[in-house]
Order: sequence, then structure tokens, then C-alpha cells
Amino acid sequence: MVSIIVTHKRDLFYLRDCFESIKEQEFKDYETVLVIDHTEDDMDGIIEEFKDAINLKVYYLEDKSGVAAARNLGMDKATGEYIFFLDNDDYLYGDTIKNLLDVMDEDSDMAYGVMKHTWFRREGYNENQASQDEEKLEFLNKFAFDNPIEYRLQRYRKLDKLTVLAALYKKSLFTDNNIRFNEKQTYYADPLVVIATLKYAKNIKCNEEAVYIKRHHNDKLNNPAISQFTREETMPDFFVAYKNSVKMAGDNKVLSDHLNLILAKFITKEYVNKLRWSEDERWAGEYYKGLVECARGFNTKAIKKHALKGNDFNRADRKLVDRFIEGDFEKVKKASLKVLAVRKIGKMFENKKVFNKTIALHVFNKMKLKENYIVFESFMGRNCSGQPKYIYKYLQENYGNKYKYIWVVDRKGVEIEGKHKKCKRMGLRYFYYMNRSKYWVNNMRQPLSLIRRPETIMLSTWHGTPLKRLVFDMDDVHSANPRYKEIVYKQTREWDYLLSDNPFSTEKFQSCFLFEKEKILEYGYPANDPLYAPDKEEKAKQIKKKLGIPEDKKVILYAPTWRDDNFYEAGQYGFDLDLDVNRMQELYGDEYVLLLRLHYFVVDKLDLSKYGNFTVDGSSYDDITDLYLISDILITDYSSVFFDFANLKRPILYYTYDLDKYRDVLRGFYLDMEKDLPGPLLLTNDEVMDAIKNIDKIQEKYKDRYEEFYNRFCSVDDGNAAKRICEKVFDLQ
Ligand code: C2G
Repeated sequence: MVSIIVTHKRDLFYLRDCFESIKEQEFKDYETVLVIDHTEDDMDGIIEEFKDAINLKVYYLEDKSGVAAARNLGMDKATGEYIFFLDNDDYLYGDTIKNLLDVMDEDSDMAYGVMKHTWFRREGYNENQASQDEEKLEFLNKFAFDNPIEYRLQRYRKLDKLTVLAALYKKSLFTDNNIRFNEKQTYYADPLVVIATLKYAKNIKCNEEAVYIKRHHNDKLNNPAISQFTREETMPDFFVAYKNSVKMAGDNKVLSDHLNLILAKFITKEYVNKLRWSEDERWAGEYYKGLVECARGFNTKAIKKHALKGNDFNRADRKLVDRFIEGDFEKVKKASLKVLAVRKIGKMFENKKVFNKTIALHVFNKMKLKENYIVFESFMGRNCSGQPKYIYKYLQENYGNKYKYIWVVDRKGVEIEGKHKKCKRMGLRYFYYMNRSKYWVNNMRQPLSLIRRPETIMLSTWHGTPLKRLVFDMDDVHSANPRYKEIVYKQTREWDYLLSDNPFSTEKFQSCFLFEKEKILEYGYPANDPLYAPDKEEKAKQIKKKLGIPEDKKVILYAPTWRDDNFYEAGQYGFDLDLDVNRMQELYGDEYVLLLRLHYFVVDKLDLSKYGNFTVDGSSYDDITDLYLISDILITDYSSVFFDFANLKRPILYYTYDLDKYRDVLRGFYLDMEKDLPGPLLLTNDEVMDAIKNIDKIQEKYKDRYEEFYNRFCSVDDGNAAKRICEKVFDLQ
């Protein structure tokens, strides 16, 4: 029998996935030993539900606490011949335990599987996103099965990565050798046990088919996993764990060399940065001393050997390690600056962006700030549009030469009216202007690495009223960069003002960005100003002409949003056109033109050639406000475009063919799609075609709801948003 030991302290919402995955194990002869560590969660329901299904036995830690004590108790209570540790926030494939057992025989006392990392619940688990380790695996395969210890160790070259998870053990390996977790430690409880098992195990097997899925917590700030606490919090335990592990390794060369490697990596990669950049003085004090103690008895030859094996220790690194062994702080400090300098220079020549950033920091940032420079950026330099465009336009028209206007553009041929300069995002000129300009106006997030001066004023306009949950209001984050929450938190701290279009956005921005209300300007959206302009009909005629749409044809604008899980890489998304354009053309080709506008993240190009004049590709058209002006009907899904379009009071249809997935798995919404929207949710093409036919009836049916919606979301916009904002943010005197 296998005893699966699960420890639980908090985060009940993760535990269901863990239990479900135990329930689905193909190998059935197991017990689940759940050790509860003084939790505040109400466990009764879940225990009752899974009691029989996973042969659950529940124990409570009484006078002790912590994962080490919980696992020790779990081992004491385990009655199986084998034990397997499973954290309450992780889960398994159905064949994980079976695959591990398959490779074990009479003589073997442990078997390793592999660990894959995910940011998602089981429901949204995506093999492609989780298998980021694969490349690493290929590299590691060369150590493969003839040397399982090396194989295991090479995966984990940081102390906190040495884990007991993803492995099946004979219980006797622990009991015969008295291997236990150190209950005095909150962090780094695993390394000592890992080293001990590797030391005492006589026969270790591996099976790459046995997968353990480790779930990262995407909100380090509010809900960190043990491994996500800051170094400063965990350093005291680091020292204890390291020293105990070295003692345990004893004269086992493979293990002690590996611990040397871990320490050398820590010193040369992490410590140097802490010493240089951290404001915490302990890095020069007690942590430094702790590391010097750890480095005693250090085997420099092992480091040289590792260097030969391609573990990237250059001469400066090795010198620094030597200085640590000598233990003279001033020399350590000097050597660590050298390590950083060597690395920086290396990177500067490898990577142009690093070169530019370095010049920015040391040169541009020291030049005089230009009080009248304003940098504008819209959709990461894709075009001149959105709120920045209309703020720019207002300033150009009313304050012309008072300012120098700089546009960040990333594509050739972006049309920008008025006198201005251009610079390419992340290029040298970009850094020059960013570092010298007093004002930054941006409708998305600025690069994390951008260093701003205290005097810089950053106006974030954002790009829409949120329907889809954002950042801290999201549970799982399914976009290509799962570090989203952490990154956005840092970026938004830099914003001096954030624009909002309505009281609803003001409220949501506070929770989703953890942002202060005082900095939110609920002044309306400048990009919606043209929707209130007296000459908007005239303007619409010109736009239609520019797009080659006959004046007598009505326009249906289809503007869907992007899908978080349909991507090639960060910022590069795919899109599958579900709308039956053929049918629409057959039915309504005489009366309408279909204007297709994909989200700016979507890189897929639509082939519309077969539809002749019925379709117009508006995806690369700069400014969606122009497209609103000429459209008689908007079809969208979960895109915030409808909040803006509603200013025109024209009919809106929602083609939400994947509503359940989008709402329940990918994002979740702030509004009740069924109750709050000013138009119908259409799930099939039949319904879309019908709705177009009956558009007058729909307008009538949704009249009251539209009115309510308009009052709630559009009532701040009045055509003067740009003016209000400029008067508040810029020094116009
Ligand atoms: N947009 C567009 N064309 C589309 C979809 C969107 O031009 N087919 C533009 C619109 O200006 C819209 C903005 O991108 O207001 C945001 O689009 P969403 O589809 O809502 O997507 P997202 O970029 O995820 O922003 O608070 C708003 C949210 O952040 C959503």
C-alpha cells in the first residue's frame, strides 16, 4: 500500500484539485493521510465528501505546527509500505503513482518522477503551458538513468528547489535511517531530507512518465506559497538547512559537491545583487556572516569541476567564492561588484535592450529633465489611437508649440498628425526621451525595467471599462505571463494618475490594481470625445470613404476580444473566426458591410478575399473610435469596446459562443452578462443572423436596459474629457 501524505494549513480552494487527482489514481491500493495544521478553513465538508473515495485518514497537529511537523506526523501515522508526499495545492496525473511503482522492484527504495509547474487549477490545466520544463529535461537526459542521483540533483540547483516531492519512497528508507524533517524550520525543511534519502537509498529508479504538478501561486502578495516568501524572511532557516545538509552529506562527494554548487550559485548569482541593491543592511551584516560560515570547508575544486561542466562560473565568480572563504568583507564587496560588472558587460553586448537600459541609467537619467516634453504611447506603440491620441490632439490644437511631443511607435507607417518626434519602443532614442521627459502618457503598462525620476509625471489612461476581471480580482491567470499579478503591482505603483470613464471603473480599478482612489481621475475618456462632436456625421462620411465603404451601405462592426489561452507567445495571440461570414453575406450582403476588427493582440490574419466587397478588414486601422462612428450595429463578446460604443446609443449584440469557458475558466466578469448588458447574448450563428434581421425589435426590447446601462457607464463622457484631463495633469500656464 502507498500512503499519500497531504498536509493542510490553508487555501482550501486548492485542496479539491489535490483530492480529485488522488481519487483518479489508477493504482488503487492507497490511503490518504491528511494532516491538518491548525487551519482556519472549515474542513468538515470536504473530509466528508472524500472520506471513502480516497481512503482518507485525518490527523491534527496539536502542540506543534509547520510543514515539517505535519509531514513527520503523517509519516508516523502512515501504514503503507510506501510513502508519497503531496502538497495540498498540487495535484497528480491519474497514472503518477502507478508509474512510480512500475519502475520499483524488490531492491529499490525510492523512485523519482518529474515535476511540472503550473499556475492553474486542474480545470484550466494546459499541458503546453505546464511543460516548460521540457527543454530542461532534454538537457538533463544526458545524465539520465545510469546516474539517478546526479539526474535528480542537476534539476535542483538552488536550496529551495531540493524537494521531497515528485518521488515515491519505501517507508523503511525513512524509518531504518531515522530520517525526519527538522521541525524547528519553517522554510527549507526539504533539503536535509533530500540529502539524507539520497545518501541512504541503495537503489534509486526514475520514471519520466510519472508527473507531479506543482502549482505556483499567482498572487505572491496576498497568498504566497512557502517558496515565495522573501529571501530576507527565510535566510536564518537557509543557514540551518544548509549546514545540516552538509553535515548529513558527510563524505559523500557527489552530495557535498552539489551543496557546494548550490552555495556558490547563491553567492555569485543572488547575494551579489542583494549586496548591491537591497536596502536591508543584514546582507552586509548577519547574512554575510552566515554565508561565510557556510562557505567554511568549501571545496573550491568542486566549483572548478562544476565550471568545467558548463555551470557558468567565470573567473570573477570563482574569485568571489575564494574571497568568501577568506572572509574579508571589504574584499568580498569589491569582488562582488566585479562579478556584477562582468555580467553586465557581457549582457550589454549580447542584448541591445540591456545596452540601452544601461546607457539610460548612467547617462540619460543624469541629464536635465525637460519640463515641456511629453511622451505618448498607445497600445505599446502599435498605433496612434486611444486616450493618448485625443489628449495629444487637444494639446496640439490648444497649446501647439508649448510642448515637444514624442510618440512611441513600433511599426512603420503609423500616421500621426501635427509636429512631433517619433521613437521606437525600447530603442536608444526611446530611453533618451523617457528619461528626459517630464510627462508620460500611456494606455497600457510601461516596461517594468523603465527607471523613472521622482519628478516624472505618469498618466496612465488605461484602455477600457473593465468587464473581464483584471489582475488582483482574478483567481487563476491564464495569459502567457503568469507572473502577471506581481508585475502589474510593481508597474502600477509608478502611476501618478489613472483615468477612469465611470464610477464603476473607479471602483474596480481600486480593487484590481490595489490602487488609491485619490489618484484616479474619473474624467471620462478622451477617445470618446469624437462620439459627441457636432460634426460626427460629416466625419463618418469621410471615414467611410477612406475605407471604401459605399455611403448607402450600413455597417456591422464585429470587434471581438482575445482569448487568454489561444496564444503563440506573450502578446501574440491567435483567433478562430466563429462567425459565419458566408451566411451573413448571403442574407444581408445587399444592406450591410461587415467591418472586422480583431483585437490588437491577435496576430492571425483573416483571409477575407472570398467575400469581395461585403467585408472590410479593419484590424490594422489605427483608431477604433473612427470605426464606431461609421457603425450601425456592434457585434462583440467580452471586449470593453461596447462600453465606449454605447455612447452612440446604437444597437449592440454579443456573440458569446464560448461564454461558459470564458466566464468560468479563463476570466470571470465584473458584470452579470445575462442581466446587465444593453443587448442580447447570442450563442449560435443562427441567433446572430436572426438578431440582425430583427434589430429594430431588439432595440425596442432592450430600450430600458440600454438607458440604464448608458447612465451607469457613459454619463461622464460629454465630449470634453481631454480638456478636463489636460487641465488637471499638465502645467498649462
Ligand atoms: N480593441 C480594439 N479592437 C478590438 C478589441 C479591442 O481596437 N477588436 C481596443 C479597444 O480600444 C478596447 C481596448 O482595445 O477598448 C481593450 O480591449 P478589450 O477587448 O476589452 O481587451 P483588453 O485589452 O484585455 O482590455 O479594462 C479593459 C480591459 O483591460 C480589457
